[in-house]
Amino acid sequence: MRKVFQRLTGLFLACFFLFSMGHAEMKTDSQKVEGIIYQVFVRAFADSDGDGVGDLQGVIQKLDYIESLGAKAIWLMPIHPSPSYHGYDVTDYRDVNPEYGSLADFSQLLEAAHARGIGVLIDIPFNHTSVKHPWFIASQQADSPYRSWYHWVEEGQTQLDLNISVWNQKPWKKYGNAYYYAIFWDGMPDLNFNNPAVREEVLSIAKFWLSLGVDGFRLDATSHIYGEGETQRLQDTEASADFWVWLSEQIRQEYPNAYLLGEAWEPLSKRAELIRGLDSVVNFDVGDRLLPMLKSGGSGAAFVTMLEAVYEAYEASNPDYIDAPFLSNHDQNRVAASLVLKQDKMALAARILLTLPGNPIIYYGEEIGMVGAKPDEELRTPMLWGGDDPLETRWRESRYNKKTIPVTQQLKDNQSLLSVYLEMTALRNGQPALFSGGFEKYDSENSIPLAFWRNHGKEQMLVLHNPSANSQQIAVPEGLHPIFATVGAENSDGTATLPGLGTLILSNQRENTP
Ligand SMILES: [Ca+2]
Repeated sequence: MRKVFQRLTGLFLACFFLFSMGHAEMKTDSQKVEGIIYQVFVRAFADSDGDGVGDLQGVIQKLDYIESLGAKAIWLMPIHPSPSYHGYDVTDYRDVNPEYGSLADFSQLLEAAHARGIGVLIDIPFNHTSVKHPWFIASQQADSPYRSWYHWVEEGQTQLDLNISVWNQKPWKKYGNAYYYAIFWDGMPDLNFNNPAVREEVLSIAKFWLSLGVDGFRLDATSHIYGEGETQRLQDTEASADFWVWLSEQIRQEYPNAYLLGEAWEPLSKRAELIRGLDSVVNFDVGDRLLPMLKSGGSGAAFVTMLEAVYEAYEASNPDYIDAPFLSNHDQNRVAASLVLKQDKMALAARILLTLPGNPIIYYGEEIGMVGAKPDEELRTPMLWGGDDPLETRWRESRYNKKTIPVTQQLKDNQSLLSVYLEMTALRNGQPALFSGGFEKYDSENSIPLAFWRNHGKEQMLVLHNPSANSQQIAVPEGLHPIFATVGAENSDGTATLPGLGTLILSNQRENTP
């Protein structure tokens, strides 16, 4: 299988590693985001002015922490003005939510992050606006030029089925004698991308933020640009993918390294279609398959085979794709909840995530085992800094995190989950094979462990994880030496022994740092 990330930048990175004593490379403005992405919900993260609500200055003050986690980029969940707490319903795409700060604060954050070699991605929900966006308010008048910016149909004047049901709800919402289309919620009407004015405006907004210096976007709901129920055609995903191809081509004429990370909570076939016009599509399969396996057992080999199928499908669609694996995100129960707070399993989940190819995403708080289960607000509760840190937010009281150990205390404990994350992110960033090497399944008679190669140049690195509670043995080629081992994991006479939930990483190179 081809080296997943060998691109022109590979040579530059390799040279950099040679002279950097194994330290992670710094992202520069001329590079595309590559590496660990740290996902931040600004409202919950860090509060600089004591009003209890997280803000951009708070994020700036926590950049040292984010840098210590080895992040090469932060993904800020929506920062635009919005009537909701989450911000996915935007009322002004060219400004910052005043609760979070100003455009000047944002520029300061960009500068401070870039000085650390950390890129900044902002979350932009283009599929829909808020019902309170001035465009939508104007569009409520049938003769408004903004009418065609949304999907309005007059009662009795359409062949579309306005009673169509998607996800057990009706996306066509009645307003007066007309209906508008809103797939997610009646507060978030979908924009009409058949209208060239909408496309041009979206492009203009993207360029506005890129001109300020953002490194790319996390794009919400990429599969819904032409969604089911909206057009009631069969080729919706293809049409949505065509839109992203158009947008990325337009953006890249001016900003060739803008990184586009799409969200598509969809099966592989649809994600593979959408990645045509995007660098990455968040890989829901990783958490969806990994967490149940860690909870109740399963075949690591099957998991690795699944990953190969994902990479193959992506590559056929976009040879330059970058995978974006993650364990859980702001729309899902947190990892710690899924694994019922079993720290050894949470640690293994982290080690697996951080040895996979691509740009792994860490959702804030995951690294300290924050707990959260639906409703959504409980997945987005205040980051626990502890130690009377005045930056801790109070936007909501968490129902589940009464006993979660905060950052300050976990930093003092080398057995903490945070210590596992710090160790693994440093390992990943210091090892070219883990950072940007290829990926190939390692075939073994024992199908319980996850076993795969991460090869880079002359280095052949064999990564072994045991998702079961029982010790596993696996035959390995000769000439490999351990570069990382959890307690009790070892390689002896061509047989690797992995204690329950253990990890062993072997390499054909004795010295990984020149
Ligand atoms: Ca604040």
